[in-house]
Amino acid sequence: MKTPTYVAVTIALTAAAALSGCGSDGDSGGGGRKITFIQGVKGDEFYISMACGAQQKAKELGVKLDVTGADKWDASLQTPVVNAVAAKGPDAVLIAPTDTQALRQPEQQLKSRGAKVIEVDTKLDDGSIRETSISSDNERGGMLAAQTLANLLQDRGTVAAISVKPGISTTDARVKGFEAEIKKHPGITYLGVQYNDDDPAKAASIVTSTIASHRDLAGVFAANVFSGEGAATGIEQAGKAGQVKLVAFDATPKQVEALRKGSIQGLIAQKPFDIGSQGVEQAVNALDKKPVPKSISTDLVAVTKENVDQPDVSKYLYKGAC
Ligand code: T6T
Repeated sequence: MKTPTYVAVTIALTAAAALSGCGSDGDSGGGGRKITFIQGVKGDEFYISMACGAQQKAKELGVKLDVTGADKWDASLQTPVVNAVAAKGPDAVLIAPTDTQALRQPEQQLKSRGAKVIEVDTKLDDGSIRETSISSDNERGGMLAAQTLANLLQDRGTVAAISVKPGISTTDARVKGFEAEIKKHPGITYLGVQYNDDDPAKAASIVTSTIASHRDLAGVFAANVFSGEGAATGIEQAGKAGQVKLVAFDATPKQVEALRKGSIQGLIAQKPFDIGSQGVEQAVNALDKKPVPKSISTDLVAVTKENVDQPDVSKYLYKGAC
């Protein structure tokens, strides 16, 4: 199956970079500024890869970068982290808000203390605080996942979706894109989405109980890392590896291992390194009062067992360290 990529997005990105004229004029513009990156959650290779991109760009631009985050995907845990960062008074902040509403006030606090706010990956509903939002085209990614799953099932069978929790801009958009596309496949019955609170063990038990209650279950869409890792475990535990097809967002070492083993059939890889790098670049542009595009959309790559070792695919697999 040919590897679909999104050329359009790359062109857009290049135009934006040219527009912003970032870092191209030889003056690093960083001048020892302090930027803090607040991840959605610590210990997630997606954000670790994003921090690597941010780190590399920070070095290039002479910026001091701190990386922090909460231990679990939870707005009530992320809020005190944001408040602690605000108290330190950084020049700019890259943040992946864990809820579209609940992080509004903490982000407003960052801005009122003079920090430029760059939203990376996820975003708030309220766009008045951020300088820009940099993320994958998640709705389109959800549609790509539905097309991939429908192909794998020759357009027949029962499928289910699994995600983190409602109120996350990225995973909600993926499920929305998946549902819009799967509706176009009349031979496929869709059971709806279930939530696992970003806990792989919960994801595994949701999938094993769905398999037990729906003997005809043929496919699962998992909207992020821990949904995917858990769903793969659940399918293996039910002894259905390879029979129940699984398409998951993201591409961590564990997800790639499951792809090689055959309990995952397709991965939708994002480009977290690019998001992190662009995040620092746009933060410095905002501090330099240079134009910053209102939003930047980064590319996606569909990964299969056949193409996972191809250089133009493997370079996007997530890392556990820089
Ligand atoms: O899928 C990514 C990220 O894009 C999403 O916002 C939350 O989950 C991940 O971090 C993966 O765990």
